[in-house]
Amino acid sequence: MILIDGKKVAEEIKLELKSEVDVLRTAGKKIPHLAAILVGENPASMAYVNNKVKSCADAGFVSTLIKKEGNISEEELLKVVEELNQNPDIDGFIVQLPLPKHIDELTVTMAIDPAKDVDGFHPVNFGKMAQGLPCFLPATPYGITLLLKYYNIDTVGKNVVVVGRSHIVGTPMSILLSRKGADATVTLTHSRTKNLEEIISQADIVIAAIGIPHFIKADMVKEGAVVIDVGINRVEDDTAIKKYKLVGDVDFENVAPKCSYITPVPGGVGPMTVVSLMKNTYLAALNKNAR
Ligand code: L34
Repeated sequence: MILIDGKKVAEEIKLELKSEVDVLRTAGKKIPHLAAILVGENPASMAYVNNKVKSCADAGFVSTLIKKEGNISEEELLKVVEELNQNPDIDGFIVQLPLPKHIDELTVTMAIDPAKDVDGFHPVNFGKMAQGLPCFLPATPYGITLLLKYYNIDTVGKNVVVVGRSHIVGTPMSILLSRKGADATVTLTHSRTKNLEEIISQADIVIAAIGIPHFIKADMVKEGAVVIDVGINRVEDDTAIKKYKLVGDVDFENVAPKCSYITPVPGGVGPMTVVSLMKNTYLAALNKNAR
C-alpha cells in the first residue's frame, strides 16, 4: 500500500508557482491576485479559506479575503461579486460554498465573470470542461488528476467509480476522467444508485465524495484498488485539543491494507484543492498579462 501524500505534492506545486511568480515579478508583470468571499462563520469554511490565504502568501501571490455576515442579502452579495468582476487588480475570485440557505448558490455562481471564475463552477467553464476546451478546472477534481499523474496512476481503460454527484466534485470528476486523455470508464453513483456496494467492489479506482464519515468499508473495495478520499468530516473527539477530528468518507484503517494507493484525510485531497485553485489563479493572471 502506498500512501498518497497530497500535502507533499501540494508543497512542491507551491514552490513551482513561487518561482514562476518570481519570474513575473522580475519582468515587472502582474502578480497573481486571488480574492475569496466568505459568508458567515462556518468553521470548516473558515479553515479552508484560511488555508487558501496562507498558501497564496507562501507562493508570493496577493490575496484578499472579504468576510460578510451570514445575514447578508443575496442582492448585497451580488454587488460584492460585481465589484470583484470590475476590479482590474483581481485576477480571479471565489465565493466559498456552502452559502446560507436564503442565498441561491447558482444565482451567485452565474454572476461571476467566467474569466475570473477560478473555481470553474460557472456554466461557461463547466461546459468548456465537458468539451475539453481550455478553461478553469474545478479545484478538487483538478487536484485529484494532478495526484494521479504525480503517482503515475494510469486511468486509461480503468473502471472508475465516483461516489457522490455534487456540482463541485463528483459530477466534474466523472467528466474529467472520462474525457480523451484520461480515458477511464466512469460510473457516477449517488444516493439512488442500486447495488452500490457491488458497483464499488468492481472499481479499479474509487473516488469517495459523499460526505458520510467512513462510508466506504473494506468489504466494498477490491484488492489492489486505488482509493481517493474526498470527504472531510468533522466528528466529535473529546481527546483532541480542538474537540473534533477530521475523518474521510473511507474507513481508512480497514480499507488501506487492501489498496495499492490511498489518500489520507487530512493531508490528501484537501491541500491539492488549494493549490489547484492557485494554479487557476496563476493562469488567470497570465491571461491578463497577455492582453
Ligand atoms: N467555492 N467552495 C468553493 N470552492 C471550493 O474549492 C470549495 N472547497 C470545498 C468546500 N467549498 C468550496 C474547498 O475549498 C472543499 N474545499 C477544501 C479546501 C481546503 C481543504 C479542504 C477542503 C483543506 O485544506 N483540507 C485540509 C484540512 C483542513 C482542516 O484542517 O480543516 C486537509 O489536509 O485535508
